[in-house]
Amino acid sequence: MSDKDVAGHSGARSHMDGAFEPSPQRGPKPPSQVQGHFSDENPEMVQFVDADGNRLETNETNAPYAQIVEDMTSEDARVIYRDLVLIRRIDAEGFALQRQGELGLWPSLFGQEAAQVGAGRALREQDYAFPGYREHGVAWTRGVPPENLLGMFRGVNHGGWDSNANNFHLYTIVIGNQMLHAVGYAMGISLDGDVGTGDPHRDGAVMAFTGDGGTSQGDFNEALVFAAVSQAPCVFFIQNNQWAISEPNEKQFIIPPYQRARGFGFPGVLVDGNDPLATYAVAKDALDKARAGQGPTLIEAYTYRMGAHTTSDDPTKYRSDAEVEIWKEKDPIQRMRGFMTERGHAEPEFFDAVDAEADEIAARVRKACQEMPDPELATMFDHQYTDPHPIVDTERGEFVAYHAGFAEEGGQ
Ligand SMILES: Cc1ncc(C[n+]2csc(CCOP(=O)(O)OP(=O)(O)O)c2C)c(N)n1
Ligand SMILES: [Mg+2]
Repeated sequence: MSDKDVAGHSGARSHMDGAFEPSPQRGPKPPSQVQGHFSDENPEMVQFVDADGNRLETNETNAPYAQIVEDMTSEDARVIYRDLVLIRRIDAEGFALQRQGELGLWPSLFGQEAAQVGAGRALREQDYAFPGYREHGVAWTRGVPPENLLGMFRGVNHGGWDSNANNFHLYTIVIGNQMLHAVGYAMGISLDGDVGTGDPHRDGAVMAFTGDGGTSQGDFNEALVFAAVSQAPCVFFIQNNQWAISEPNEKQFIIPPYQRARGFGFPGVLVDGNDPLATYAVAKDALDKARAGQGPTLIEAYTYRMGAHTTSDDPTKYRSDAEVEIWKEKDPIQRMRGFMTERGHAEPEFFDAVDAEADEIAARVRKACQEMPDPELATMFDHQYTDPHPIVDTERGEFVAYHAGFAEEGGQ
């Protein structure tokens, strides 16, 4: 496949330019490539609204996606705004519940709402999402009840939901592992003939989510090779929140993820991950191409993790408050609200009603979480295999007998 083929296949030629040019300096950090990336001034980044919600001019970079944004209705904008506000509120409850001892852990999505909601709303019902552990916003758009997420982090279930109920796979804590699952599933869709038929209810695609840190994993790179050679209908959605726990981007890669896609043989697109219109448009474009049989795309959503890595982390040990302050100005909810107000997509009453709904949902999920009963401990042996397994049966028996011994001693 020539460079030309790859660029033509993307339909978004401008993002590929220069990706194969040799680094001007050999060494650990070619400044010309890295510096442009670690800034939202990068001209290769797709954006539609600025930090105040003003619609940006159409330019060479966003032009391939402009029609998708123009086609969005007031109702589409309201759906996205409501998602952003409600999932931020649910996320805040998750954090508070962990601090109150109701959850074992909570990985916050704070700051990444636009990346997740834009990607999630671009998925069709028959598409399948493979998340990491922070994709609460994608889960929400797929219809996974937030109570199920809380149950998982409370440790009262082993996964939290039926993947096939919403085509939303279980959370994967092993970094990058879900990339392989996603590509395998996408190859399956192709083998079933559910790609490129032209039937909008039949053609399917997969979206695989990981973070900037995930791009260093072997599983991630293996998955991209497989996706490329099989032209799998898979969109890799990288949320570059600039940190892998305490590791900043500059310790993770020299060539940013969106430029690396080209080396695997398919297009990569950089999008402003705090701009919900841009994330939606870029994700929709890539998914449409995947469903049509045009193969994979990698999307790098440039965003920022506003909170700690998880509730077990203290980011003040490794990053400055000044950096966090800069990103507060790029808040996705303010940006969407500004855009909607300017365009007349909603009146103040709409925004008030969403805030009231957020209060109701927060109270609902908090109560549900506090009232979740502890499961029978032996249920951890269920669902290990589809059919009964003698080793698991033996282990279950030993476990039950062991605990029964405490009861005999007067314990629990
Ligand atoms: C295979 C593997 N190695 C290490 C870890 C420990 N670990 C948990 S989260 C994380 C960082 C992931 O960073 P990133 O992919 O950027 O995702 P983010 O947490 O920023 O959303 C690491 C190294 C793990 N869970 N799995
Ligand atoms: Mg990260």
